[in-house]
Amino acid sequence: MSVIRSPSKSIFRPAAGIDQSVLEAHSDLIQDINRRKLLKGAISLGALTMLSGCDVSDDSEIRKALLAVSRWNDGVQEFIFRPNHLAPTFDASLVLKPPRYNAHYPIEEVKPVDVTGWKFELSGLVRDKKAWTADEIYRLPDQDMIIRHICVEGWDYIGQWSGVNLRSFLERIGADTTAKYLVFHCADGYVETLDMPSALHPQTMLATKYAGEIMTDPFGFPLRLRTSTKLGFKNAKWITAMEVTNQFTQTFFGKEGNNWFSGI
Ligand SMILES: Nc1nc2c(c(=O)[nH]1)N[C@H]1C(S)=C(S)[C@@H](COP(=O)(O)O)O[C@H]1N2
Ligand SMILES: [Mo]
Repeated sequence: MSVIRSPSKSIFRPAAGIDQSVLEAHSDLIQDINRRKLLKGAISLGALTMLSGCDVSDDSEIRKALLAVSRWNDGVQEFIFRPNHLAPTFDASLVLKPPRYNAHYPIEEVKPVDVTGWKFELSGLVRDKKAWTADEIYRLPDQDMIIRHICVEGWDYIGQWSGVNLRSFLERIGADTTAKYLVFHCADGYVETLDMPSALHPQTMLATKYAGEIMTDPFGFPLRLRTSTKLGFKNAKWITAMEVTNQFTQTFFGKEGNNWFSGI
């Protein structure tokens, strides 16, 4: 395996089996990341893959991941490697209204969830499996956070989310917080999972509001996950059910070749 040119200047070194040409092809972004000192010390392409969920065999995926990192703010590296620390939060004046939509299909194809008859179902390692109506969820204490959303496609925005803190909800329903995973099932058939430490992070919530108002249909009404520490695709929208389990479950984007952890 060849070594990337001018290694003393670059914080990037290829993981085993990755050709340096892959990184050289994106030297503009890498230089930008270096210049802005977004990542301190050396990081391998393998680590970048782990952090951003990109598929290193796919060149456009690498570009997306590098773009994502280059657009992130300066506190990123400290946060990446110290997951119990809080993610940066922002001033309300920076909140994008309305938020930027994404899913694996266009916004015109969103099928709004009819909240009449909608229930949030619970299963698995949970003491109280009673299903929740939207009104019951609205009555729970709200947490509010203004955080950056970052998508592997290489764009991001600052959003203001409110809802119930996930850790406090898990405690309320008697979930086994020593279990490994939460699995979220969504009205559009999407399935996403979350590792328990990320679920217990103080900035992880079941969101119901955006910018102080009940969120609109494209953004996950009536209930979505909102993490501060995970890439966009981990943030399941239009949630209908949550399972607490030790069993690993395949996810939509996992099947597409993204890394499961996908923490930034
Ligand atoms: N149910 C469901 N949730 C989803 C998706 C999806 O296709 N279906 N897409 C994910 C992706 S890739 C992103 S970037 C975010 C976008 O959230 P936003 O529309 O609020 O920005 O939702 C995530 N949650
Ligand atoms: Mo995304």
